[in-house]
Amino acid sequence: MQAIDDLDLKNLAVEVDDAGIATVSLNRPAKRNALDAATVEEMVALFSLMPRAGVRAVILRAEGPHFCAGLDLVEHHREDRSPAEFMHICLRWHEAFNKMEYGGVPIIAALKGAVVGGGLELASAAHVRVADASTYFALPEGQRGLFTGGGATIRVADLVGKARMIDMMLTGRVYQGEEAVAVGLCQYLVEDSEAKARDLARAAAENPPLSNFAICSAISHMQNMSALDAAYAEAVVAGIVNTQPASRGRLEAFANKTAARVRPE
Ligand code: 1HE
Repeated sequence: MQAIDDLDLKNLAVEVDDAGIATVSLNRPAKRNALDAATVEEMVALFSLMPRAGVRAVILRAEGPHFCAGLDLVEHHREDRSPAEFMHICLRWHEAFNKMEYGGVPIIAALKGAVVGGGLELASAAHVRVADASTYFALPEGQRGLFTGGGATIRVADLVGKARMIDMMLTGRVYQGEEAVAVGLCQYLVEDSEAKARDLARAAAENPPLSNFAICSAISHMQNMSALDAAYAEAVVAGIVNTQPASRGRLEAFANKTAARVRPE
């Protein structure tokens, strides 16, 4: 199997620590981490490999003050793409973001600055979003004479609802701070989003990988199913996960009263 170290990455940087936590950095700060076609190909390669590389959790962060400025508008302008060409570009975005959402490895996004357009589409493919005071969210596609092409109609609409997404796209509305948490664009608002994302990744990495696989793939798949099929799939997944050898010791610890109880902080 190809190793992560063997990937030829220029616009992404990856480090995996001894606990199996991968830090993936968007690494084009001079261009505000705008997603050009090459970066998306790097994402496809990396996130295709991640679930088979023993990675237990991912922190997705960015170099520079902005998380991601979305589609590389300069490249898009320069390439003067045909409809078919841009459709294929979008399909590669979907390939990359689907690998993230359905890959089974928890991805925690550490956000800051602009999380806009395709940058929000990228963030919404992560499983948990952590923002700081500098973070702001927008879908400026309407103002640019564009439309979303990286899954926002599915994932952003899922996070904030159809009406809010339409408002964001029509009017350029920007969300930040507590309001962004309240509408569902992020789950945490903290002083240091990277430190918090690291804590969350460490906590998630303590779970058995098979449990995390189910949490970070089955729930998304089940959202695409009828309730009847989702209930069936849930039972099948639970049949496998809830009888895994890795859970035996944890169940025994609960039974003999040595396991931590669930308490509010
Ligand atoms: C870029 C991009 C980009 C910056 N493509 N090059 N996304 C947007 O509409 C957001 C566009 N970007 C911005 O609004 C601003 O750049 C930011 C708020 C993110 C940052 O502002 P600032 O003042 O820090 O930077 P800047 O001076 O605007 O840009 C610095 C450099 O980054 C500059 O390059 P330089 O070579 O002239 O130094 C910019 O050209 C470059 N840059 N953003 C390309 N987006 C699958 S469909 C998805 C559809 C969308 O994503 S639409 C939303 C696009």
